[in-house]
Amino acid sequence: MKELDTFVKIVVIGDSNVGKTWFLSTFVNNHKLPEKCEPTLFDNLSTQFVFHGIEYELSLWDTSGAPERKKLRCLSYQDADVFIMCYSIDNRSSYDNIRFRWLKELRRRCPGVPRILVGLKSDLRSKLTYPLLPKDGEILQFDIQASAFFEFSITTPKKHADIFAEAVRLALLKKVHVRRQSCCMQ
Ligand SMILES: Nc1nc2c(ncn2[C@@H]2O[C@H](COP(=O)(O)OP(=O)(O)OP(=O)(O)O)[C@@H](O)[C@H]2O)c(=O)[nH]1
Ligand SMILES: [Mg+2]
Repeated sequence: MKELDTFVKIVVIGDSNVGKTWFLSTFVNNHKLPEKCEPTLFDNLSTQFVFHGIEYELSLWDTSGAPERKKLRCLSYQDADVFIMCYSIDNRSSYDNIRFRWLKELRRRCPGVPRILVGLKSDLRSKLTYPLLPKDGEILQFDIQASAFFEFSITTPKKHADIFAEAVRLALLKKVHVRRQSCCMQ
């Protein structure tokens, strides 16, 4: 395999405060919680990840959910292999915005790039009267044609592995597809 094939760019998007930064930073820092808790402007992390015995370099782009940061956020979409679209299970508007805000943005700017849907803060479910349920996530996954749906909480960090394995799998499929298309055009 060429070196390019072991580099995967993953961009994480979703409303402010849904837990995107904690999701990424606990993955990169071996489950350690962030020391500071500030809204993100823009951040770029990287880590190695082994999938089917091959080590991949993951370039992880953390974005701001704030509407006024759209310009900056969209700059990070360039050459994305996979998007992880996040809502929080305790925040219905963050769930609705996946459909009405984030999907619209991706369809316009990055059509054809695979998407994974993740419901964050799943540990809060037991404390809520009307939390979003896994079946709500599955419905949304179907509606937005995301390739997979997961729930995640910083209290169950082992799930990172499932989510990023799926992201790498989708990125590889996309790279093969792009390569086939460019071969056909030559
Ligand atoms: N209960 C619970 N709280 C969480 C979890 N992940 C994050 N949080 C809380 O949610 C807050 C916001 O998390 P961030 O990761 O900063 O949110 P964000 O989506 O990056 O927000 P922006 O950078 O403003 O777009 C944090 O201060 C944590 O207290 C989780 O899995 N469970
Ligand atoms: Mg953040």
